[in-house]
Amino acid sequence: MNIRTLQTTPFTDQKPGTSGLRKPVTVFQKPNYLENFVQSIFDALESYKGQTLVLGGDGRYYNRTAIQTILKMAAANGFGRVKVGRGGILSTPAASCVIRQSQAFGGIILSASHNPGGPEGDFGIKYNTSNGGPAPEKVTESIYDRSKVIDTYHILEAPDVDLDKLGEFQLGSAVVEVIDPVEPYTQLMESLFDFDRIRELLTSGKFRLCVDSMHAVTGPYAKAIIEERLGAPAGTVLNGIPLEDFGGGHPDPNLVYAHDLVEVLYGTDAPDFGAASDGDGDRNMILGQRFFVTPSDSLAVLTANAHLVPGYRQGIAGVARSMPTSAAVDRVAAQAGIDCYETPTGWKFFGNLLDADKVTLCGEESFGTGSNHVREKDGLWAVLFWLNILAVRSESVEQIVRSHWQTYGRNYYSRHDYEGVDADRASELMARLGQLSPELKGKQYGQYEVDYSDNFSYTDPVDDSVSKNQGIRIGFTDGSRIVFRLSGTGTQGATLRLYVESYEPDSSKHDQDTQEALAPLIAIAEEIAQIRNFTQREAPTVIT
Ligand code: G16
Repeated sequence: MNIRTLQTTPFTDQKPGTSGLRKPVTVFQKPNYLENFVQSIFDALESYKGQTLVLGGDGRYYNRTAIQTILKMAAANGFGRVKVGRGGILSTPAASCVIRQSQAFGGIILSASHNPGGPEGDFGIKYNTSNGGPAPEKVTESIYDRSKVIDTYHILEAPDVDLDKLGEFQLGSAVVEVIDPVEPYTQLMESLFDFDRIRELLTSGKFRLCVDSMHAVTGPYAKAIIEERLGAPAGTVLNGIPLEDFGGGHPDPNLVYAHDLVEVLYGTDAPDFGAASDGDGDRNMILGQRFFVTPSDSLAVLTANAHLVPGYRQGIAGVARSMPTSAAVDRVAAQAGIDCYETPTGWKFFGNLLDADKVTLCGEESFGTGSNHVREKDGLWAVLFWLNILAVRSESVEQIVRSHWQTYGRNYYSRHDYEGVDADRASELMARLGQLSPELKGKQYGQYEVDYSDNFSYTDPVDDSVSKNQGIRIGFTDGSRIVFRLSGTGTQGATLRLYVESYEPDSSKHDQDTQEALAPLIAIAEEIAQIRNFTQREAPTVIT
C-alpha cells in the first residue's frame, strides 16, 4: 500500500458559503485546490479511523475526477469504508438518506446545486455529518481555519476504482462499496407516502403530470419512482437524462430557468400538475394548471395537510422556515398550536431542530422543502407529498391553494435577485443599510409605518450557538416585510436578494397579480436601499 504525503500551500479563498465551497470548475482544477479542501475537511474531523464515509454527487462535469481523488484520500486518511453511488451519482437527499441508514461517520457531496455545470460552469463540495445534514457552522469554520494553514495532504497511489460496477473493491486498507444510488431513497419514499393511492391517481386516466429533471441528477430517481413504481406514462419525466453540463441549462427550478416545464403547464391542454427539481435534487418547484405555488405557500399547504399522508399522520412536532421565507406557515402553526421557528438562510440551521424533534417539516423560499426523514431539503419528496395530497383530496392544485388562502389569508410574496453585481458596491449597500436600520423604527413610507428594523441574528435553541449578520429585516406595522441579503451561493461577483412580503386576510383581494400587490413595498425598498444606484441595474435579473 503506497500512501503518499505531499507538500502543498494554502489557498485563501476556501471559506464555505451557505452550502459548502462553490467555485468555477477552473478553480477546482488548479493543482491541489480540491486536495487541500478535502484534507482540511478530514483534518477538522476527529475519530473517523475505520469508519464509513458516503460519497457522491450530482454528476456534473468534474464529478468523476473529484470522486477518484477523494476515494484515494479517504483511504489514505484511514476511513474503513467508502460508500459511493454508482457512476459517482447520489442526489443530495439520497446522500443524506444513505448516511443515516448506514450510520456513516459522514459524507462528502459534490454539487454546485442550481449553478450551471460544464467545463466553464461551477463545481462544489460540502461535508455532511452523521445525522445526514450539512455540517454546522462550527465545523465549516474549522475546515476553513485548517485550509488557511494546510501544508500537506495524504493520498493513496492506486489505480482508479470502476465506479460503474456495483460491489465491493479494496482500496489500500479501505473497502469501496459502489451502491445503487436510487434504491435506498425509493424505499424511504415508499415508507412515507401512500404509493397505492398515488398510483391509482396517476393511472386513472383523469390526471396528467409532467416532471422536469432539467438534465440533472433527479432523472433516474424520478423515472424509477414516478414512471416505474407509480405507473405514470413513459415520457412523464422531461429532460430525464443527467448530463455533465445539464444540456447547457441553468438547473434552477423557478419560473425563469425551468422554462420547458412552464411552457407545458401554461400551454393549451396543460396537464394537472407540474414539478421541477435542481442540479442535485434538493429543490423543487410545484405548478398546477396555469398556476404557480410559491415555495413559502407550498410549505404552508404541506403542513396544513400533513395528516393526509401516512408518514406524518401521527402529527407534526413543529415547523421551521428561514427568515426571508414568508410567514404563511406561521399562520398554520399558530392555528394548529405547534411551534414555528425562524432560522437563518441555509439548510444547516434546521439540523439541530430536527434532531431534537422540535420540528417535523421545514422549508425555505429558495424552493426548498423537507422533513425529518433526511437532513437535507428534498425535491422529489415534495413532489410525492403534493401527489399524495392531490390523490386524497381529489381537487386541483389551484383549488387547494385558494382554499388554503381562504382559511389562513394570503401572504403575497416575491424575491428579486440582482445577480453578478459588483461585490464591493453590494457590500456598501448592505453596510449602509446596517447603519440606517436602527433609525428606521416609527418612520412612515406612504401607508406603511416601520415597526422594527434590524440585522437578523439567530440563537440556536438547542446548542445556543449564535449566528449574526443574517440579513437586514424591515418590518411594518401591518405585518408586511422587506428583507435584504447577499447570497452565499453565487460564484461571480455578488448577488443581492430583496425579499418582499405582504399579508392579505380578505379573500376578495386574493386575485391580484403578485408584483402589483407588492409594488408599493418594492418602491419603498428602492427608496431606502437605493438598489439601482448601488447595483447599476435598472431591474432584477430574476424575479420569483
Ligand atoms: C442553498 C442552501 C439553502 C439556501 C440557498 C440559497 O441551497 O442550502 O438553504 O436557501 O442555498 O442561499 P443563498 O440565498 O445564500 O444563495 P442549494 O440548493 O443551493 O444547496
